[in-house]
Amino acid sequence: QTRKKLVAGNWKMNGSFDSNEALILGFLPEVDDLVDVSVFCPFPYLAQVAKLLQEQGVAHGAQDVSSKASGAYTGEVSVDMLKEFEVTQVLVGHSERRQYHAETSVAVAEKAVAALAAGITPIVCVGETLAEREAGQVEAVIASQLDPVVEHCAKFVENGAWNLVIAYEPVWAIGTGVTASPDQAQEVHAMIRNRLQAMLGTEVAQSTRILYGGSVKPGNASEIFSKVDIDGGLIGGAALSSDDFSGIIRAAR
Ligand code: G2H
Repeated sequence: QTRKKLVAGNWKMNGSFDSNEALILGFLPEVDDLVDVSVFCPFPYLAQVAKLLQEQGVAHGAQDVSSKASGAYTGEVSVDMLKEFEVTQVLVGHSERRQYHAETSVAVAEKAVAALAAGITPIVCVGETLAEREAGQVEAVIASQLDPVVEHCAKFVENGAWNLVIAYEPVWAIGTGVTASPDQAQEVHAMIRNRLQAMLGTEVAQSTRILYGGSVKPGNASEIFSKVDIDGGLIGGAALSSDDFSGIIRAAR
């Protein structure tokens, strides 16, 4: 099974009309059919980004979505609203959402369900903190984050609509400049794939892309992406520079 690499840029709460345009125009020449590329911008820029990326072979999406369809949920954005901006992918359960907005793994699973039901690919983020790693709890933490997603979303395997990406982002490596070593990352990616296999079977496990996220840079991307269970990256800081993002796309070829 060969899984096409995906390089996904998570802009977090950064950007402006001017800087978004310069960034996108800066990395577009690097995009080709060999690597999938997507960007996740703040909600107010979805229209601008959709327009800039029209027919450019780059997917775009939001950094969060509501699990609810509509109603009295002040501040929330639904999957149907995202679809009006040609969104095809959405981040769910990023550690910053879990940490600062108290998102539980069940809430994350419900968002993934809403996305899949709307035909949008959820990129489900999981990862342990440093304290959890030092306490030897990596597998237990990843399982507690992954299992509710798998359980809620298993029905999409049955109807052929499983189209989900997982991003492993060790919290201690996010924006800190500390990267998990390629072997450390591979170990967790293999564990995630084994768990998918046990719960959903070989075909799903082998076809599901698992991205690594956490201080990926042009200089460390090739080695990380060379690992057998690492299918690309979710890039934060380095996705804000078109040179760095271009270098990471090149490293994924
Ligand atoms: C992890 C990652 C992108 P950074 O959050 O989601 O950010 O590459 O800045 O560590």
